[in-house]
Amino acid sequence: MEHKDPEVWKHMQAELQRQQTVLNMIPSENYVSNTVLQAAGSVLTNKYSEGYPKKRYYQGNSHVDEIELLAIERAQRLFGAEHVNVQSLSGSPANQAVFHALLNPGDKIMGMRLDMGGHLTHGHSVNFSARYYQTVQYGVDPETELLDMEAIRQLALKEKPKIIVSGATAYPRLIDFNAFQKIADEVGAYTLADISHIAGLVAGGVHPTPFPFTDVVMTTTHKTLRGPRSAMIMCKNEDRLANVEGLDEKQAKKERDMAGKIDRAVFPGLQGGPHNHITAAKAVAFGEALTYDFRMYAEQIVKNAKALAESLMGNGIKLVTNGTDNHLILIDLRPMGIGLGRDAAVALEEAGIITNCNTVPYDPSTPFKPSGVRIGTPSLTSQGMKEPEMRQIGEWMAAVLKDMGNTALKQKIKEDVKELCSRFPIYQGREC
Ligand code: DSN
Repeated sequence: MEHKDPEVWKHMQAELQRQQTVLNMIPSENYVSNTVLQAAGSVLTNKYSEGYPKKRYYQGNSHVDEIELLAIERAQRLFGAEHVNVQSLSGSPANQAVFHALLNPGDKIMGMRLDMGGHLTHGHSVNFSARYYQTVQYGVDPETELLDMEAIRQLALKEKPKIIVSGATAYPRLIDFNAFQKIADEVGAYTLADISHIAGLVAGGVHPTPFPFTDVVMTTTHKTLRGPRSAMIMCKNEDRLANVEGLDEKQAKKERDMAGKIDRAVFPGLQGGPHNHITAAKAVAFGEALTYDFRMYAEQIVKNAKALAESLMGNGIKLVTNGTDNHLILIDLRPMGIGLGRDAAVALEEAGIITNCNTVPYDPSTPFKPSGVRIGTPSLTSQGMKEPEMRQIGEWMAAVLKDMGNTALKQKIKEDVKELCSRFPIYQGREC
């Protein structure tokens, strides 16, 4: 590639070098294994496979069928899921497919507010989920910054949504999926658990699982799960809310078939050919996640996040909910000034620490100039870093946040970061 397409190659090499020399603390990113990379960059990208294993619209799919079946079977074992669709291309289209499968336009979705830690597709006004459906949004308690399940229950009783979405992109505590299910049972709603951020923690047994009771569980595959950039949808075989009144036996069977509804929503409802190279990479990642080593990895992600949170708080930095139970930490910069998140993320990048600015609950500023910084430990843990490194990183971060304009300090920390990364190398002949 260096000779055939030097322009693209040059940027790819530079990106590799960037990843090798900075601390990647964006909680939704990770470093995949060389095996996952190999599958993702394979000849499987050449094949069209519309349909599902053994029921394709194109010939020549016998090997692709086996790969897709392996991915499905491994995901079923990993999560205890009844049915799995591994063809979804990414998180947002996967949530779109779930709504397409179970709702009619105009039905009501209830999900977590984006500015309190939810996701665009959980019913935010600028997203398709609010354009084609009615939405009602819940947040966190203003005092504790935690999900208040009784307040969510009262909202659900009042609003009677058709589906209740749980899951978050910026919530540092455990999510009680069981409590969401009980509320949904009370109001006759479906449940969708979007476990994109925490799938690796669920698989590793360090976060409560939404299985087997949740109707549909969606996850991206590239965050804590450490697979390729993609998604999958897991669901029960049977639709417990199916309305079969007046239907003949064949129609009633179809109406009760939740797995079939999800599959038909993905293809042909929303997508054409699946990305077979990514399906293979997912199969590899799920195989890795089934190992003892991965359980240890998931445990270490949480230990690292807790050690980092302690270090930051010990150095005078305020955190949303005063800590973390998962892979993610939300730094609250309001005590230092409103709307400082973007400046802080830029200053940290100048010190070799990659984060993203984020709203904090009840942020007095705007989403473009928010008052928080979101960080996490999945990538650092993939590199093999542990609690001592987290304590050091917490000290560096606190120093930068307290003196954002200090160029000499940021330069010095950037050099220290490079040295630390050289002791935990990635993609240099060693698996993450
Ligand atoms: N963009 C993802 C995240 O960073 O959390 C959510 O889709």
